[in-house]
Amino acid sequence: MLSRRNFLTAAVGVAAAGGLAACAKEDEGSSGSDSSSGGGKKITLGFAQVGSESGWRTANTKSVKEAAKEAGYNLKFSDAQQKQENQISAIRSYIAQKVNVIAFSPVVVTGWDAVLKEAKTAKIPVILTDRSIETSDDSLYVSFIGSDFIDEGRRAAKMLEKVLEKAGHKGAVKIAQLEGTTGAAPAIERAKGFKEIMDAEHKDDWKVVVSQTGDFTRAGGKQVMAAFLQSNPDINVLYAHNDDMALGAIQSIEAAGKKPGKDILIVSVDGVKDGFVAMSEGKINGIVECNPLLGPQLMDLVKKVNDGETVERRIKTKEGDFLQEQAKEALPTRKY
Ligand code: GYE
Repeated sequence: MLSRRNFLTAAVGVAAAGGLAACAKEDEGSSGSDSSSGGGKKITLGFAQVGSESGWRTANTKSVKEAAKEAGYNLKFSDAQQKQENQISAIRSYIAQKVNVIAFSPVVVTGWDAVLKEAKTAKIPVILTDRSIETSDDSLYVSFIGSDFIDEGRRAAKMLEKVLEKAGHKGAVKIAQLEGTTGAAPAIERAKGFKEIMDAEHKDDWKVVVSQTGDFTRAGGKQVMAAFLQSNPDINVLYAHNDDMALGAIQSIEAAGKKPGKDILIVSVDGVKDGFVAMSEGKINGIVECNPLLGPQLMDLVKKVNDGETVERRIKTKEGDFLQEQAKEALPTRKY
């Protein structure tokens, strides 16, 4: 704890000071090359994005870019195409470029200590956005802003209870689970939260009969669901860790001559527009919202960190749950 505090204070102080020099060198766009003139220097933020795997991610990227522009920061942005090694190189290059603050959405939970130690040595504070990491060294990042994925998993199970009831479902509940990217926080935790409720309250009637990753993509969801339907034609529920995989799966369900939302009840997570469209058409039964519009909150946090203020260690985003009857109503105002 103590050491984290010390690092925080030291890191943001030095980063702010170092940033003045760094900006003059890095920021081709800003006028005046004198690093000594002081005041009004742009904050340079290095953001290492996961990829562009889903509608959620597209909305998240847009939100980050727009908010950085709005805040007047110099944003260095990279897309890792869902590969950890690409994200690590992006972070290394931000360290080399002496950015003021690094933010990133870690593709998987483990394997970050080495590169984050390099950032710490360079006294560049790191903010995690959207996804968390596993580390024994708390001093490696200053704050984590994003959703509570375990809670999303629990909410998905609670939502399935309502969906089954509404459908008048009787008998065994045979669940297919489309998992997110293997090793990613939202995949691990959405499965965990769901299982927690299932084991506690539905041990006798619910069973996850197949579970595999669809890598958070539509293509992945489509392909894996087609295989599920072959191996387990009696599946009657799909729990997808995101809307895109559910949307891909819907194509395979229809191709197999079944009705999504009726023969196979579907609950997913995210709440992107296409998910809402499918829900308004009766093809998805319920969606647990996960808010991707983190940009404005992130930029506030970046400013505070850069100014040396103490920030909250964990910032959770607010979200809701939606069933079919709310889909049509909510659709026109969906922002992503
Ligand atoms: O649910 C999924 C995306 O990390 C919360 O990543 C994010 C997840 C989101 O690919 O669609």
